[in-house]
Amino acid sequence: MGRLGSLRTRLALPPRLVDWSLFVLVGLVVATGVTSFWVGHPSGAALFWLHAIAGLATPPLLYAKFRRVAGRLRERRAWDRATPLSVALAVVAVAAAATGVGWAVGATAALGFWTLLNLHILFGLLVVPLLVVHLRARFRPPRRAEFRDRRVAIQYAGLVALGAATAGILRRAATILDTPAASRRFTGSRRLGGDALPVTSWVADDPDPVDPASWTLSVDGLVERPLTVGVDGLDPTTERRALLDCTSGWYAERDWRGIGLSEVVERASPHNEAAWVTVHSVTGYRWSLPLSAVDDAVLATHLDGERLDHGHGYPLRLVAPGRRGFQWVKWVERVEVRRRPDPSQWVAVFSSGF
Ligand SMILES: Nc1nc2c(c(=O)[nH]1)N[C@H]1C(S)=C(S)[C@@H](COP(=O)(O)O)O[C@H]1N2
Ligand SMILES: [Mo]
Repeated sequence: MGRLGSLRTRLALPPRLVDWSLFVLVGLVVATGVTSFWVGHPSGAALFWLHAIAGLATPPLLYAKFRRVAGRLRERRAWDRATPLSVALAVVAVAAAATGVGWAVGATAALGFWTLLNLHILFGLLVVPLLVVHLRARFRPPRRAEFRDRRVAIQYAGLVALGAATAGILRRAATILDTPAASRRFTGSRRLGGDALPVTSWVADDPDPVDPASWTLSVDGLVERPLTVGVDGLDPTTERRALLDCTSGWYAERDWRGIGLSEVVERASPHNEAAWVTVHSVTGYRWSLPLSAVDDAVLATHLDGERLDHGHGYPLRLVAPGRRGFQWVKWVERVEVRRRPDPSQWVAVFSSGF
C-alpha cells in the first residue's frame, strides 16, 4: 500500500459511520433547505450557510459510500428488490448536490421554465421518500464503538472545515469570475436584470382580471369596526422601497406605493387578543403575518409610480419587506384579524388556481 493508500485508510470513516453521517447530513440539508423558504431577512443568513456547509460536506461521504458498494452493484446477482430504488436515491442525491453547486457558482442551465434552483429543490425533496424506502430495506443500527474512536472527531472537524472552505471558495469564485451568481443575496437569489418584474405564481394561481366596479377590500375578524372600501376609497400615500425575493431564485428592489397595512388594521380597531392578520386573495390564496410585522407591510396600488397591472395584483397586493415573495399576496380582497395564523393557508397557497 503506497503513502496515499495508507493515508486514505487512516482518514476513512467506518462504513456504518459513513452511512449514519450521511443520514444526519441529509436530514440537516433538507431541514435547512425547507426552512429557508421562510427566511428573507439577512438575520437568517446563517441558515443558508449551514445548508451550504452541510451540503458540501456530503460529497466525500457519498464518494466513500459509492466506492464501498460499487463491487456489489456490478454483480447483477447481488441485486435484490431494494437495489433499483437505492440506485435511484444515489442518482437523485448526486443530482441535488450538482444542481445546488451549479446554482451557487452561477450556472444558468434551465429546463423549460424550471431554473436550476427549482430542480435543486425538486431533487432535494425527492431524496426524502427515496431515503425512507432505502432505510426500510437497509437499516442497520449505528455501532457505538465506531463513534468512540478518537479519530472520528477529527474526521468530522475535517468534513465541516472542508464544507465551509468549499462554500467560501465557490462564493469567491462566482464574484471573481463575475458569473450570474455574483449578484446573489444570502438566500441564493440573483438580482433581476432590467426594470420589468416577472409575473410569478407560487403554484398555479391565475385569476381573471379583477373588475374594479365590483371589487371591495374588507377588514374583519377580531375587530371592533369591520370595514369595507372600494377602489375609490383607497388613499395610497405610503411609499416603500422594498425587495421582492422569490424562492425560484431572483430578487428585485422596487418602489411601491399604497396604504400601510397597519393603518388599515388600526382603522378597524382590533381587539386585544388580535395577534395575526391573514391577507386573502380573490383566488383563495392567503398568507398570515404577525401583527408585529404589519408596520412594515403595505397594501400596494402602485409599482414604480405606475398603477399595478393585473399580473402584479391589480387593484391591491401585499408588499411584505423581509419576507419571501410567495407571501406578497396579489389581488387582495380581505384582511382578516386573528388570534393565530390561518392553518388553511398551507393548503390554499398550493391549491388556488386549480
Ligand atoms: N394570489 C397570489 N399571490 C401571489 C402569488 C400567487 O401565486 N397568487 N405568487 C407569489 C409569488 S411566488 C411571488 S414571487 C410574488 C411575485 O410577484 P409578481 O408576480 O408581482 O412579480 O407574488 C406572490 N403573490
Ligand atoms: Mo415566488
